[in-house]
Amino acid sequence: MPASVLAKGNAGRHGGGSMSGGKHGSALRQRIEVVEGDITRQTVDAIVNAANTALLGGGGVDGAIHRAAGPELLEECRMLGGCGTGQARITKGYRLPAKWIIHTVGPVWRDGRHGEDDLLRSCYRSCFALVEPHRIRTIAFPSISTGAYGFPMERAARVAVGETKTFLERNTSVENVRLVCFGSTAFQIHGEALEEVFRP
Ligand code: AR6
Repeated sequence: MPASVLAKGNAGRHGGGSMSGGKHGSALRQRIEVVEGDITRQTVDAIVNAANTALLGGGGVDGAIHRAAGPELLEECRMLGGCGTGQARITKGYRLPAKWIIHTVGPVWRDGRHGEDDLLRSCYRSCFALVEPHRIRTIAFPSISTGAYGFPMERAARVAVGETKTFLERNTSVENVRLVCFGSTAFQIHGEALEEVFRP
């Protein structure tokens, strides 16, 4: 795995990375980054929150984002009136380094036969749909649904990388999509998914 694509640390490193294959594919891959760190510390235009349908905060990454952004975030979220599974809503980032927070609601894992993959794909697509209208050029995602909602991480990581690749194939304005992994196991799993999706 090229070290420049898989970076450890809160900030992550940009660019670099080489891959065999076409020039276009190589450039595209350099816009996807897997880092290990805390999403609340990412200096990007937007971070994504793995929220619930109420959008009123919770545990896991949702709790961490609300704590770091401050109480104004909850005030804005109260006005949104919730969010359906697979959809996304955007708020300001308040005290975060990120200007925007995109809140999405991942599926609760049951057995994989209840539309979980499609709903997770829909989360990534709904988030990406908000990128262009808000002129977002750098965006960081947590591993949606893989904590309290129990989605198997290997499978979720393939969805995350696959949807990111599909989006970047048609978008030219986004410079960096950062998949932020909480811990070394998550980092390794996402690195492997990146290799697999881009394998020539
Ligand atoms: N930075 C990056 N990733 C994190 C962080 C962090 N600070 N903290 C946790 N993770 P979860 P879900 C990882 O449970 O499964 C909430 O209560 C974590 O290790 O946060 O979508 C909501 O309100 C895991 O891999 O979200 C909902 O009720 C991933 O983020 C529910 O949990 C997602 O774990 C949503 O469950």
